[in-house]
Amino acid sequence: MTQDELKTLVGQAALKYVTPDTVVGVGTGSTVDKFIDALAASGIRIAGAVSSSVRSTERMKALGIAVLEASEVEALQVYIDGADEIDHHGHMVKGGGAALTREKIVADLAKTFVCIADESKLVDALGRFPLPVEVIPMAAAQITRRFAAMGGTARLREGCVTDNSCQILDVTGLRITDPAAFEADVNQWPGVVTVGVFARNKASVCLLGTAQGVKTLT
Ligand code: ABF
Repeated sequence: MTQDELKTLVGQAALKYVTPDTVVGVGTGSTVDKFIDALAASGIRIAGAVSSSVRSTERMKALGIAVLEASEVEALQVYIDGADEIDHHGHMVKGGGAALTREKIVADLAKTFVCIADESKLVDALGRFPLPVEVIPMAAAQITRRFAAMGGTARLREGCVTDNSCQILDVTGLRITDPAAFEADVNQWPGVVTVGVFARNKASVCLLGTAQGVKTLT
């Protein structure tokens, strides 16, 4: 099966975590696009969706799914999102789609975080994918120096302005052996808006698309 077919498989599989007449948290990326399309076609009636990006908002509105502001809800049953990497504990690297800040905000509202991914995203240790970090532009140079001091190479993502009018640094050369500690450390660097490690709020469930079908990792 192609990667696109695997994404379709897990996008469809995520429907079983959607409770009718509730508000659903929706992530960002091509795998989430498959979930959005499956949700729209499923006929499941939901009260609406809280979106993590302009990209997902536009797709859902075009398909007739009502989009609510995060401030309009107090909690969500479920948040469905993709990842760039996920390890065997549910820790993730996210942000390839530049939506990591709003993804963390919406994920924080949810009782259950369902990660949908094709098998290429499963890794033993995070860090092979260039780590996205959303930063305030004036702090980019100093944050780059901080990553260099730990052996990382931070590159500005050219032409990228996030939905929050910030910049993204993509950091290579890191081996993130303790994701929770790394996330807590980098998060408090001045000028860091969001680091693309999701460990404090990791995936509750991962639906992994494989040639043998969908594997449910918890
Ligand atoms: C989003 O999903 C991003 O955090 C992550 O980069 C992306 C993965 O994209 P795709 O599903 O297109 O591989 O949540």
